[in-house]
Amino acid sequence: MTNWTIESAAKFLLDAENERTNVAPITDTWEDLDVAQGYLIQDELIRRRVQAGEHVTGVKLGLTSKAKQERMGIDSPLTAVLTDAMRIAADSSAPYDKLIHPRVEPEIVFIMEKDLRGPDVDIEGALAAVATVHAGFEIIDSRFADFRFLLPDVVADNASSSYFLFSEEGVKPADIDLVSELVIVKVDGQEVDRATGSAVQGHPAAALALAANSLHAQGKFIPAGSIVLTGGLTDAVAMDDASRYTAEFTTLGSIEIAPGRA
Ligand code: OOG
Ligand code: MG
Repeated sequence: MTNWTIESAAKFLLDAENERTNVAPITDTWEDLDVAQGYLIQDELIRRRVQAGEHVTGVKLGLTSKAKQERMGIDSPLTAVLTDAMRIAADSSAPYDKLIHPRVEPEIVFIMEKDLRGPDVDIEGALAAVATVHAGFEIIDSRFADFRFLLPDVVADNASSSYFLFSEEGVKPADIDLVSELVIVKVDGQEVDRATGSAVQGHPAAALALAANSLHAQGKFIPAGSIVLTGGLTDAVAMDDASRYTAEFTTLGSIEIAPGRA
């Protein structure tokens, strides 16, 4: 496509998602697309989802860990928007047949007790606004073929968001050492990767602070009650419809996507 606009790019990505097809990166043909315009496309995409009946329920960070940055070849974190339609209950199924080429990644999830506004939010300030911490799994499903994209593309594509789930039982921030919290990722009971909370920006609350500060630059904040995904702790694992994926956290407990349900 040529003669791109913010609107046509948002529609292009939503159509790819709805038609379950993958597409070429927008930057292949909109070569000077920048990150700020990527966020305008993301905003338009969310505006259309809200117009279709979805509700914004939170924020996610992407590319906050070295493992993710190295795999995707992008060393800059980004933010994206979560809606109620993306949430899967911890004990129900993921619509595998709606997905293009899903990957799963373990994440530390915060539920916010208070509004969190940048600028200048630090780890302590971020933690003071958190109600509970949860074990999470995100299912990412880039609309771009082979997950090949540049930063403006992945920003526009709402950071490959498709679905996420998190444990119902939460832990209070004071009752967990977030930096050393360990997660072991297993496929059919076999370990495939592991990481600690330090993987995301040195501290999951540093990732949360980063979200608040970056959103401030866009004139936004994180409202009380929001769900915040702090970013994949390990590289993502390709997901099929037959295997069982488990993220076993030390303090936060385990979360699983079981065969036939994903
Ligand atoms: C971009 C989405 C990144 C994370 O947790 O790092 C993300 C991608 O890897 O496709 O959700
Ligand atoms: Mg993620």
